Amino acid sequence: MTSRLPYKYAVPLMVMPLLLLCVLGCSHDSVPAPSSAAASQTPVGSGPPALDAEPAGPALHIDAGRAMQYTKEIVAIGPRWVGGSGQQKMAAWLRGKLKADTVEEDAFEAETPAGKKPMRNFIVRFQGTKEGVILLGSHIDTNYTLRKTSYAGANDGASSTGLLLAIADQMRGKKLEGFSVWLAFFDGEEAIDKWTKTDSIYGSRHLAEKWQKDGTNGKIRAFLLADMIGDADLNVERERFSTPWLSSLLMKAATRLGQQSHFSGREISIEDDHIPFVQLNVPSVDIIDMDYGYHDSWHHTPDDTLDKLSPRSLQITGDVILELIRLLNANGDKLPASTPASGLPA
Ligand code: 1BN
Ligand code: ZN
Repeated sequence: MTSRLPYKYAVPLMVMPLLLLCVLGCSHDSVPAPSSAAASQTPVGSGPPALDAEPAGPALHIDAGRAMQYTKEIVAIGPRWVGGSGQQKMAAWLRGKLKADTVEEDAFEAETPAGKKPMRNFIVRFQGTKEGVILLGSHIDTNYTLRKTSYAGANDGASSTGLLLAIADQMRGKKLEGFSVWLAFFDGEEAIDKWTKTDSIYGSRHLAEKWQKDGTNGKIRAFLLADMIGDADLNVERERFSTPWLSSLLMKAATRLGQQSHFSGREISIEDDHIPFVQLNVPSVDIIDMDYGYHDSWHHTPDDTLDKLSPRSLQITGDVILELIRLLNANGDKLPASTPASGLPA
């Protein structure tokens, strides 16, 4: 019996051998695989180099029990809105956790719809062997508009801060083979009245501006911001203002650890502490889960409590961040030094 394939199947079948030949014999990368910094320069007219170098050795892990314990201690401090007593308690608690580290305090006063408010970012530096910095970030304040409630931001503020401290535990006292790792604990992420460009992300706007003036931004090879990552039902979205190559590398890190199902969420656009850095061409990614409770119903409500969190989510996010740092180090020579922002909020 003879049978004839429909045209739509026959044509792909005819070109398949050609494609196969190309896959086997052609260089299908947009640039040749570089083996040195000089070879890695992107030829005119081609896309960015493929970040396909694999890290050597086993993956690293955070201690999720400690991350959860830190998160609980932060929640126990209570509300941490700017200008309140919790803000100072939080600063004192953080100083205590970081007393063995190199810490810079970036205190300033910000003009807000409720008048001048004191704010204080904390920056912790772990020195690497290679020139350049990987910056990790989290915000330490809680929602100002909920200041008269019991709201203590278990997921929104505490979880990512607890996670960064658990990452610091992994860095402390070790020789970091690769880029330096800095941690930024931002104050004043939350709006005082209503989220607008001028009423939000006070701490990160202040630091990004300061680091633009003194040239520090030029050293930052990647900024990894974590926010709302303690949700027991973890689903990190692909955030559209983030730098595309860094979002892709985040997904690669998650996939390497078999955790891609927690990172393959929908695409969303969120203004967060990464925006001032994206605007200044610092490659940045917001690692955020904006689906907290049914239709995000626990977000910015007194229902944002510890019982909604899971150490497993902190483990997954922390391990993926550590894997992303390994990938950034492995591909260090090929990383775009700065990435022009596109599609930012108007
Ligand atoms: C994240 C956590 N954000 C605030 N707290 C950023 C945000 C901005 C989320 C606007 C939703 C809307
Ligand atoms: Zn918030």
